[in-house]
Amino acid sequence: MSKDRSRDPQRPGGKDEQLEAYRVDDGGQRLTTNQGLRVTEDEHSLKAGERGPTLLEDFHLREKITHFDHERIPERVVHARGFGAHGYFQVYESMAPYTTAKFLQDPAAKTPVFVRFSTVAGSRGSADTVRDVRGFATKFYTEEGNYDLVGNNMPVFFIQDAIKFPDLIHAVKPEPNNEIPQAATAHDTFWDFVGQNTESAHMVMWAMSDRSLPRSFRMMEGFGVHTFRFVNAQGEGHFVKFHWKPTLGVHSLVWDETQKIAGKDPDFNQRDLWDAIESGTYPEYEFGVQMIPEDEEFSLGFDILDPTKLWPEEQVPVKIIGKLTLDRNTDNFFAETEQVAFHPGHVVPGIDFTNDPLLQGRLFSYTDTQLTRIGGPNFHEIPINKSVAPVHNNQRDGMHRMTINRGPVSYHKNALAGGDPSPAPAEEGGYAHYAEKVEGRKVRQRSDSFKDHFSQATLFWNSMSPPEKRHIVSAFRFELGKVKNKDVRQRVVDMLGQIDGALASQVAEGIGALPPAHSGGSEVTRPAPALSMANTMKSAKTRKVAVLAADGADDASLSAHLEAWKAAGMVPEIVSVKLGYLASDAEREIEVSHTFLTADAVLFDAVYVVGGRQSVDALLAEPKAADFVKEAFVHYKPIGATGEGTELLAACGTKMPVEGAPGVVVEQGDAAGDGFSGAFIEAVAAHRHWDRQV
Ligand code: HDD
Repeated sequence: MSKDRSRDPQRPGGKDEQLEAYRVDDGGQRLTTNQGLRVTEDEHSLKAGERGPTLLEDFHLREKITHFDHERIPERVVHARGFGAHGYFQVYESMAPYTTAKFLQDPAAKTPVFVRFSTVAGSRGSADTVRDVRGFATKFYTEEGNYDLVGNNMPVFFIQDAIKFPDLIHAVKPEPNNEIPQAATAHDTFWDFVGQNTESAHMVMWAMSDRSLPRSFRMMEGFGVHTFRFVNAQGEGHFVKFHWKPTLGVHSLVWDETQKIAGKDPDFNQRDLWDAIESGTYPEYEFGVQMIPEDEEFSLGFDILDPTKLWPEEQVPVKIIGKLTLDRNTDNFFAETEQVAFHPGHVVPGIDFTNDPLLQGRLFSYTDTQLTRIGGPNFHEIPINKSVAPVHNNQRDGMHRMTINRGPVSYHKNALAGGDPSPAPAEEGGYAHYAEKVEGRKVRQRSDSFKDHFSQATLFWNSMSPPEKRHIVSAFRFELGKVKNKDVRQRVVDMLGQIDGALASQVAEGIGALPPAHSGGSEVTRPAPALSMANTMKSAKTRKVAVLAADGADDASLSAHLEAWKAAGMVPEIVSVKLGYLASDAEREIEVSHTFLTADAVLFDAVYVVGGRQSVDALLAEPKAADFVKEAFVHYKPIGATGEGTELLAACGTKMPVEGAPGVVVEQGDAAGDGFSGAFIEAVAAHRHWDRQV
């Protein structure tokens, strides 16, 4: 179903108007072949007699099946599973002192964008909630051409040089002899790679942290990872790191929960983004930059060209310069999300590269991969990829060429076409490469300044809160526990020893390995608080609350609390014993959204059990109701109960002392009072209650 969301006058013009020319609605139309011929019949092939053979002459059958046979294109070799949305970007203040990029100059201008979020390792049909890095790729359709910021939700990467990317990906993907395991790093080849390539140490700390289990694409950060360059009108450069900071804060799921969601709703993150946009609660991310003047390249004490290093925010503050808002879902997944082609080399004047050897190799890979994936060199003409800036050059022909270039001249320089199209000087927006002085011998070597593989891994570990540390240890125990080769396990433990001795010993203990031979690290690095999710923004907005209720539910509580929670931006939904409507104790009909069969605690952020004798009796008679509460409890989620609803908490059993635990808000008496509503909102905003004993 395609709603007409395109003509909102507030939306930035160019890209939407351009896409409009390609949108097709079939309402009220006749069925045709691809040649426009109207078809009288679409259910029976043309046969010689009703029971006779099908005729080759049946052009409609042939065309329909041939098209179907070719409906799929190769999935992306990495980031195959993704989900996209449209939106716009606005800068808060002119960045003219640092960059000439036009879309970063005028706070009144809205630049259209398309964003694709993705998992990295799994195939297109894998589950959303696997432990993995998430891609965060943004295409800005600027007046000066497309600018692509192709980042991840982690600020560093596994390797320092692009030549190792095929090896990394071969190690992480399912093993080639049996294509197992899907969408998981928990296997021998990945950890063998890590043990042999200790430059991965910092990134695997991020990958084993809760960052790789995002609660929502709306609640994760994005990073450009590499050091890029801003260049201003005077030709002065600043090294720059790019950040996306979600206005809802950074929040994650619990490992056990992610595995269950993978079965209950494999599209969990995609559905979440789609629903948020459809309901008008548009995801927002602030755009931040860390900048270092060109002449301070060596001021941080590590090499800023090394993509396994981040710039601690405490050392180089993030300057927030704008905001991205995602406000429109796609009309067609294939045409938009599948065919979108990103490339870190798609830049605009004022943004340039550095000599980060990982970035340099990426600059080759992305166009190259589209040639196979999209099937030719004209993918830039596909609507979702098409620039809003006019395209004029002498490139011609190739598979699926759309443009009808006129005239005999397709070369430069020419006199026959008056020299057109002619290169633009920098004053007219021509891209001028930053005139960096480069000198050196041709060598296959890495600078000694890239050899420190551990200090920032230690920094990350030291910056984690106690629950985050516990989760990291469990993640390593899980992953290495799945590794069959004992030498590989031991090698990783020894590597962890170089990050932190206590970390390595705890991991070793859980997997039957020896404590590390040497340990290093921990005392030398002070924590960097910005790395811990414990210090993120807390908000109850958009959190889903399962309201457990049945016929006879306490109307006063439902009315008071649900309204208050909606006003706080939360999303309460009724879960009951059957679908349809329930009648409250005031005989009000209330629509039920889910049953205990169609819903599960893992799909909600919080649970509330409303009072009402008859309602609570029905819940007590349904074993899945107490299970629902228990599951929420062990995943540290906020739980609320009023009146008789508290009896369901007691029914969770003495082994599960729900009542009185942190994040459990109950009210026995005047259930409709404000106090309960507010306390529950606070508990929901805290997201998870890690100090709970489960
Ligand atoms: Fe990559 C896709 C992010 C290193 C080669 N990459 C891809 C996507 C993201 C990233 C978000 C999905 C884009 C989309 O949604 O279509 N990649 C990164 C980051 C990296 C990185 C943040 C390190 C900082 N990538 C990297 C290297 C190479 C590649 C070093 C190769 C030398 N990446 C690719 C690719 C993909 C890709 C094979 C697969 C599909 C595509 O490009 O369009 O070319």
